[in-house]
Amino acid sequence: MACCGSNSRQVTLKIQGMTCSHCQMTVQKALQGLAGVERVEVNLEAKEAVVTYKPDRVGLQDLKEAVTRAGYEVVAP
Ligand SMILES: [Cu+2]
Repeated sequence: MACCGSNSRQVTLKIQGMTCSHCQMTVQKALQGLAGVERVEVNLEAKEAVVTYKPDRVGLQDLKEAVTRAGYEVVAP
């Protein structure tokens, strides 16, 4: 698994609606299922997901859509 290459980008998504570890897992899986996503760390307390991805393979909009499809709302960025 490639990690932290020079062409990777990291973004912190602020997510609304996560209330328990199951929500956390759902968001984690939704993001990890996208091609081009290398690493996902969902923090339930902080209500955020730190995503490392390849911007040439997947865009910020795709990340946000995946979270939305899973039933949660991205409030930032
Ligand atoms: Cu939950």
